[in-house]
Amino acid sequence: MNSLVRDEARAGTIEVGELTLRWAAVSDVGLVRETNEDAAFVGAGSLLLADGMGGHDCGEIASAAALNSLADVDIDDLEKTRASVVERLQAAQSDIEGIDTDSGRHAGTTVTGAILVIENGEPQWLVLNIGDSRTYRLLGGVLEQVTQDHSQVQELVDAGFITAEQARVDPRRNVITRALGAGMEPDADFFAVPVTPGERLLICSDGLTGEVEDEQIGELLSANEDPADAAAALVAAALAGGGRDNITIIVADVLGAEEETAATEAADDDEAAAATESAAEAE
Ligand SMILES: [Mn+2]
Repeated sequence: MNSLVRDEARAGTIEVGELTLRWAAVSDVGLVRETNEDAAFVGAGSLLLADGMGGHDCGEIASAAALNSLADVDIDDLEKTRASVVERLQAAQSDIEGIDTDSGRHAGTTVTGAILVIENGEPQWLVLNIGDSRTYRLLGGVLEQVTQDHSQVQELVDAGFITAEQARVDPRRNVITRALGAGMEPDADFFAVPVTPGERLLICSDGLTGEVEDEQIGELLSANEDPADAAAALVAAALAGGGRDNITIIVADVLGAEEETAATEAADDDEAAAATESAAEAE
């Protein structure tokens, strides 16, 4: 389970303490790019995504280095987990700066996602972000962007020069102002968000948000109850929009008490399926 999701779709359930998370992750190369520099990682309570850059295979290596480093975060309360994330980002930074790019460009990557921690006995999401991938939360039919993009167009939006909708199609939209690697110091934003049964998290790369408006993203998330269906519908919408970039999506539901029995049964099915799969691989 502790490998990266790239050019594939996966789904499963995770039990963290008394909570059940039902998740799906998809990473698709899109219709224009030759390689997929995005990747996703789902671990015990960690839902993380990275969008690498640097040309040739450097972006792929950079996003993998970031996620493999963050896979080793020590999960504790908010403050200790954040300290561990900062330490793992510094370690990834060294790996990424060591990537040999023959283009002369620095390799780098965005990172965003959520880690489920326990703070004073209560579950909390520690959300992190560097760059222009995004973490959203859908609760009661309302889609809220938790992270803020570190991008030139976001600065123009904040200053009132362009609207968020203009930013989505602005030619400067790919210029990011913070990254892990890319010749910058890793400077992550952190957000603490209470974990609420019935909520859905969406973590995505700009290959989704560059092609699909937030309103449609919210509609597709609300219309598809199964996280795997929701993730597939979002990828399909991004491809229909042009698929100009790699598209990576994690959808994760925090199940309420009444949904847990069904999810546990589904998890048993998944385990049986996984056992069959590894048997097939062994042949
Ligand atoms: Mn991208």
